[in-house]
Order: sequence, then C-alpha cells, then structure tokens
Amino acid sequence: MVNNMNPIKTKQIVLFLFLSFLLVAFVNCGKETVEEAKLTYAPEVPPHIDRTNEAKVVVNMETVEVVGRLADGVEYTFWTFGGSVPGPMIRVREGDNVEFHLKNHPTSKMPHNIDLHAVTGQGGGAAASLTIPGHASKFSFKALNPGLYIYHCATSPVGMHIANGMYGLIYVQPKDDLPKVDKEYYVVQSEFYTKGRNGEPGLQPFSMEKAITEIPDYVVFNGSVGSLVEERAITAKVGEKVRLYVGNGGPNLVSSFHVIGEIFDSVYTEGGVLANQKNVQTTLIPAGGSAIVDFTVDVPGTLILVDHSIFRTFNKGSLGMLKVEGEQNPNVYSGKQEDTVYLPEGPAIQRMVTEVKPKATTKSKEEILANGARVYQSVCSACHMKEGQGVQGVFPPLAKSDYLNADKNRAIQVLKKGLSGPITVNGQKYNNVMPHLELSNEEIASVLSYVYNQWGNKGIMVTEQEVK
Ligand code: HEC
Ligand SMILES: [Cu+2]
Repeated sequence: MVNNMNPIKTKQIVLFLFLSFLLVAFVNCGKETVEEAKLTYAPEVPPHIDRTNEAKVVVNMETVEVVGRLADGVEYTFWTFGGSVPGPMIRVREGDNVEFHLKNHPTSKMPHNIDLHAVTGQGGGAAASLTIPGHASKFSFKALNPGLYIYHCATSPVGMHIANGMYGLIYVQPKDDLPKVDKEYYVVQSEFYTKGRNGEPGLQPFSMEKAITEIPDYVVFNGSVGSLVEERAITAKVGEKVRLYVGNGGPNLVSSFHVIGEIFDSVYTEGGVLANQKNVQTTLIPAGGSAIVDFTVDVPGTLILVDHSIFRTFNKGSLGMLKVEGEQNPNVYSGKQEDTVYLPEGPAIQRMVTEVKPKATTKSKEEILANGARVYQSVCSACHMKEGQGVQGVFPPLAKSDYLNADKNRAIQVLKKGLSGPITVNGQKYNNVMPHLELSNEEIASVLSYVYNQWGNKGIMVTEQEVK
C-alpha cells in the first residue's frame, strides 16, 4: 500500500478532530441524558441503574383489558397495565426527571389513569394521566424520594379498577445505593373477588358485594394462583444474596409476608430505603404499600412464599416458591433424621386450592380418577395414609375395607356427613371421629371412585348423581 498523504495535512486533520470533539463535549455539557425506561414483567426486576448522573427517563405504559387465567379452569377479565398483573416494574434513579406516557388501548371499555405513589404532586399523576380508550396522555415528575412504591389506577370506581388488576411497582433507586445482591425479584400480592366461590370454573365476573365486605375468593402473588410455583418458581443458588421487591396491590387486605424456611436478614420496612430491622420472620405489607427484603440462602431446598394469614395461602392461592440449588450443609440444616409414628389427635386437614380442577360437563373415567387421586392425596391421606392402609386402631383402612366395599351409599354418607361411633372394619374395632370435610358432590364422587378403584377394592364408580 502506498501512503501518499502529506504529513502536514495529517496533523491538521488530527487537530480538527480534537477541536470538534471539544465542541461536542461543550455543547452536551449540562444537557441531560435521555433514556427509555426498561420495563419488566414479574418476577423480573429491571436492571440496576449504573449511571451516577440524573437523567430524563421516558416511561411508555399502556392500559389494556384482557381475559386471562386466574386459577386452573378459572378466567377473569383483568384490567391491566401492560397486559399483565401486576403491571410492569419501573426503575428510575433518585433525581431523575420522568416523562410518563400513558396510552389506553382502543379496545378498552373504560378510561384509565395512573397514580404513582412515587410522585410528589396532585393525585400522584391521576388527573394528569386520565385517558379514554384510544387516547394517550403525557405528564412529567421528578423522582424526589427514593424507595419502592406502588402505582395503581385511580379512575372511578377506584376500588374496582384496582380489584381488576391495575397496580404494579416503581422503584426509585437511591443515590446512596442499597448493598449489592445477586438476585432480585418482583412480587406483588393482591386479592380477587369473584361471583363464584373459589375454584368455580369459567369466566368469573367481579363481585362488588364481596369486595365491599372484603372477603376475597383469591389471594395471590403476581396475578394468579400458581404464578410462582414449580416450573415458574423463582430460583437462587446456595450462598447467593436475594432481594425481593414486594408490593401489596390490595385492594383491601394487609399481607403478613413470610418465606417458610428463611429469615430476612434485613427488611426495608414499608418500602423505605432504611434497612431498619434485622432478622425478621414476617413483615407486614399494607395495602397500597411495599417492603424490600434481603436474605442469603444458605441451604438447598424449596422456600415457600406465603401470606401468613395462612388460610389465604392454602385455600386462596397466596403461595409461591423460591427454589434453591446447591450443596447441602448439614451443619445449618440436617433434613429429617428420624421418622416415628405419633398421632394423638390426627393430623390437620389441608387442601391446596391449586389442586382443585375445573368441573367439565362430561369427564372421562381417567379424569375422574385423576381428580379423585388429587383429592385423596391432599385430604384423605393425612389420616387414611398414602396407600389407604390406615393406622391400626385409629384410622380404619380403605384398602380392601369390607366396610367400604359392602355398601356404596353408606360410604357416600360417611363423606357427606362425617362419621363417629363404633364401627368394625376388617374385624378390627374403631371408635373415632371422621370430621365432615365439606367436599363438593363432585369431589366426593371422584374421591370415592378413586378409592374403589385402588388397593384391591371392588372397582366400581360413584357418580355425582348418586351423591346428591
Ligand atoms: C381427620 C382424619 C380423617 C380424614 C381427613 C378422613 N377420614 Fe375417613 N375416617 C376417619 C376415621 C377416624 C374414621 C372412622 C370413624 C369411626 O370410628 O367411626 C373414618 C372412616 C372412613 C370410612 C369408613 C370406614 C372404612 O375404613 O371404610 C371411609 C369410607 C372413609 N373414612 C373415607 C374417607 C375418605 C375418602 C376421605 C377423604 C376424602 C377421608 N375418609 C378423610 C378419619 C378421617
Ligand atoms: Cu383503570
């Protein structure tokens, strides 16, 4: 290659480039950086903001009304931010100037707006952002106060817009940053009030009456029953520091947030930026409030996120999982070291609502038996044992039970009403109490069908009609 460039000319070019660089730097000095907020869907948290200057942050949010899954077989018309419940999580930095764009999808039936608790100003932006279907609004605010804030729709009737799913979290990352962690997750608790009782299948309308009396059919994390369980569980590795950004959308209940098998190393109570308590078991999260909890996971296992108002967890859905993988540490936790029988009163009965399957109009034998198996394992096995073998002298066997096999209608009555007083099963006397379990007719039919088709019993089916 031939370099025929004049060395004087090269110097001039270098000087010119340097001067233009200075000029650009000078013009930009004092000018804000502008960026678009990266919104994330639960349980994902937007990335840490690494910049140290204030910026103008543009948030683009859309309200849309969608039909979605509330529980297995149960659907609901959710009113949403961003098509999900909770709405997307927003992260800005203390001092940022936020330019908020709210678009209401043309298919919406309702006007919507947003009240961000992070806003200093009238209604948290509510009136400024009120938007009819097919329109878009814009307003701006300065993120003066760091912390974790709920946002929600505040269009009349406010309770109904919140009850239908319109809430989420905005985190204003403090200038004086929180300690670094390895994993961050976004969790929002809320309740749903449906016309049908918990588990009743189909598209369920909102019940204003239940909302006013504050008796929800569902209490859930991240918008639906089971949104954080099994393959949808959040994860961590032994030794990692985990931070949960937890919100409570309400509309009514206060959450007693607890993680079974963990202790919060520190809690930023009520979503403030002060780690004001250490070693916390359960933290209160008010409706329309939040908390930040930090903990290190020391041993592998499945940690269970719950609202410790515990019937909500096992009967209404507020159950999530954090799966921790890694090396065992028997020094911290041994696992089971012994297993002996101890049944003075009989164990408690617990049924997980997530296991109630939708009622289809016609079901195959396999579906009925599968449903029965679920009911058996969650309700009956606590007393009659996993394989129906019972416990001698206390809980009669269902396997090859002459009492059961002799009379189907009598068995139905046992499940409908409970049973007490002396009976004889396979030559052994029992005089104990089987409680009335409040199962539906369908559950009784399927669990009895299952039992009759197990463990050497006579293989008959029980129909819902017979139970009635
Ligand atoms: C809290 C413990 C408990 C639970 C839960 C329970 N049972 Fe029982 N069950 C008993 C006891 C105790 C008896 C005997 C009552 C007596 O002595 O009069 C019994 C008796 C029976 C009998 C008649 C006796 C026999 O062995 O054939 C049947 C059938 C039966 N249970 C079925 C069920 C089914 C099905 C379920 C689940 C839907 C269930 N039970 C749940 C405690 C329980
Ligand atoms: Cu709304």
